[in-house]
Amino acid sequence: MKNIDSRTHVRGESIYLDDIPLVQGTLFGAAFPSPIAHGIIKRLDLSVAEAMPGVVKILTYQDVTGENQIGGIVPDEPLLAEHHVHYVGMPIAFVLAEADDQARAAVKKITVDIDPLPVITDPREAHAKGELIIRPRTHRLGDTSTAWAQCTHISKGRADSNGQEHLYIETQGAYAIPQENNAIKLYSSTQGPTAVQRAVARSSGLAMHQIDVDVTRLGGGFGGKEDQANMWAALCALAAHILRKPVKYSLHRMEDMAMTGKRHPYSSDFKIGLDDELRIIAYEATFYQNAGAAADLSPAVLERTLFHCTNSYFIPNVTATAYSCRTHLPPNTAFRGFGGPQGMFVIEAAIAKAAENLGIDASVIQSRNLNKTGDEFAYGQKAVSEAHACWNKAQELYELSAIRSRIDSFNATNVLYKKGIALMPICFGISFTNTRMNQARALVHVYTDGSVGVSTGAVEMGQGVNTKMLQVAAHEFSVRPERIKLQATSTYRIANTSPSAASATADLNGKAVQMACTEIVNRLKVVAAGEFQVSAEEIILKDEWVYVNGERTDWDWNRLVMEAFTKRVSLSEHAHYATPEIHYDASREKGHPFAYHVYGTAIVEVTIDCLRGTYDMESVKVVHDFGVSMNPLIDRGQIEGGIVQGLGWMTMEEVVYDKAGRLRSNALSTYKVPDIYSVPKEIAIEPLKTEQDNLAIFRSKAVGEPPLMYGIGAYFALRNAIYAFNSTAAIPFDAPMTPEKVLLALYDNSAKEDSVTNEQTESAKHLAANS
Ligand code: LUZ
Ligand code: MOS
Repeated sequence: MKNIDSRTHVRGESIYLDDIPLVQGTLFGAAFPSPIAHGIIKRLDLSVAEAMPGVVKILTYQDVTGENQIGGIVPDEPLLAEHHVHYVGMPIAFVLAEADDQARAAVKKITVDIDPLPVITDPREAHAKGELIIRPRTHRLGDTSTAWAQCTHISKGRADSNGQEHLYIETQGAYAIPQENNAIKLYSSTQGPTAVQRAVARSSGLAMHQIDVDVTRLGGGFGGKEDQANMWAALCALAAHILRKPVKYSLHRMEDMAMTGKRHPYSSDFKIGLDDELRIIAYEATFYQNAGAAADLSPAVLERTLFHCTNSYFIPNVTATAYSCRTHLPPNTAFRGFGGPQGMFVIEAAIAKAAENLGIDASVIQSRNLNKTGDEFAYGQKAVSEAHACWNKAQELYELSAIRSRIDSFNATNVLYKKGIALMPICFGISFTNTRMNQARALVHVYTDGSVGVSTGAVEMGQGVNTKMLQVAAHEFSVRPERIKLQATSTYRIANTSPSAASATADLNGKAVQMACTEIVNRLKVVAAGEFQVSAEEIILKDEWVYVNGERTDWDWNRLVMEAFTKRVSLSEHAHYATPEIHYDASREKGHPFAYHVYGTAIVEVTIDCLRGTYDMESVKVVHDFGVSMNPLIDRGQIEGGIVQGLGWMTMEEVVYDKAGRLRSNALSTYKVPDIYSVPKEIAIEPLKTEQDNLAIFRSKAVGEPPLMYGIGAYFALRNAIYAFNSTAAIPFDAPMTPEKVLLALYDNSAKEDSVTNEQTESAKHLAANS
């Protein structure tokens, strides 16, 4: 089935925030951001700005009618700065004017005197100074302290990964319209309508039942609007509440880039120990997460880094500690993968380091250590593994040994171009790590003309979730898709929703839709059974007809619905789904947090230009664990997008803050994202056929985040290509691998650190040859 939004998308008719017709009298907001990363406000002068044309009001923290606080997990984030400022871009005042350009012109006329304080941008420095957002977390399995004695090869190192700008095509924004009795209708470009509703209630002082957050769709989210849509919605709602006027704020791209948080940069240390058979016996990692100036979702992101710190591998002895470090940058936030990719980058770096020390290919260590069903993760859950199945199928299907010999002969005969290859297995846990968030509701109405309206808490952001919800309802009712409409997501229709996040939206909301539809179908069957004098079990609904014991009757869907209505049987249902089986005890760091895991393996091939340091992504070839895809076209789109976004993070997107905490990569001229010329020339996606049951909707496994991590393979493929040119290059594990870094490494001639004896290398080669 095609994405139900295709038609309006290509015709430019799909409604985003900026397509909502404006109500007469609408005012436009613009935030005045702190120009300084850390300091104390001495004086704020609004007088010139207030006298500017069209300016109606300028709000500061003193105007906040509720609590001046929007921190979700930790209350450490004021809506508007009071005395301290903690990052460049932190909103200090909110200007309201009759026109958009008037509001922005007035922002430029606000002046502020700030006594500067020392600025920290580096997470290790923050950690050294005790600047932690929450207590450190440690995951443990076995005992690494004694396990090192069993290891014959031990490697240590450091790995750094940088942030990533979400770059949703639609920037952040909100539009608040006052209603009678202080209620507010709020359009928000948010993944979390309830999160917005809560933040607005808290900061305005209104009750949640007075706030209707209405979301038709977003032009992308990628995690950037899981929590950080709250700020703009709360500012608009506050202004609308105070002024009793509609208020809209839709951020310019550069405002959005400067004021919002990004993927968390991490700096990490690792130590990995292998035995003679190249089994990973022990792994230690310390993660320093650059959280930015406030907690935002950082504690949850930190947790997922630990959950995924051993990726797809079984390691019997693990000690992994993570610190969430407070720096003076915009609060970093959710981003597709949610800390998982950062953890997985470090174990892949550790394996690469071990392989380099041993003089073997990393894939030998990778394949030797893939987990199996029954293996325990450090957090206590037992794997139901597809790791070997994906890896082996990729190796055979894509003829890995033929690829390798083609690359070897290319590299042997070319001087100025070199190819590199790397394999990237993935393993990603599906469920919110915070167990209580794994619940969802759906409201289904069958109307008397036989049409169906479906409301859920799911937010459509281009991922196709509405199409999937429609498929669920069409399947359960056995009616044509055209009969069904997905309603905009509204906190008046569906309450207390989790954000559309964690790859879990289709599962959670889809199961709720399925339950609601099943309930209505059961009632309809009772009505039909009464008419045909049989039991309800003898009735089936198929292709819009009622069947009795396999025989088609003269009742079609419309007749059935109308008869039920006439008999005063409810044609509506509100269903609640909560993921079974999951639990987690954070005090012990043990439990069963995930409904299931998604696996896969990618083979990534690159070619570098050894004069320029530039490179081409030749191919990404994947075997992916879909379970049984309910919509292969949409799922393929998610995988292609995830791969390219992952490649961008690992190879070219470089977030740069200066020492004063100012974003230098603050526009698309200085922040390079993958374009049509830099995406892989070939992306091959092969589903793994699996028979195992799982908790996914229709057994169609979650597909949002896992494929992003295939992109990590590109980083290691580039390293391998560099080694083909300069076998003694010292290449720090410091992503992204930009062309500048490739060029430096190509011509690096400092000898490799951590060199190993030839004897060790020879024995390892021998082992590898026997594998
Ligand atoms: N958001 C969240 C997420 O609140 N909890 C999670 O576990 C999560 N995982 C992935 C992406 N977003
Ligand atoms: Mo997300 S990182 O699933 O909002």
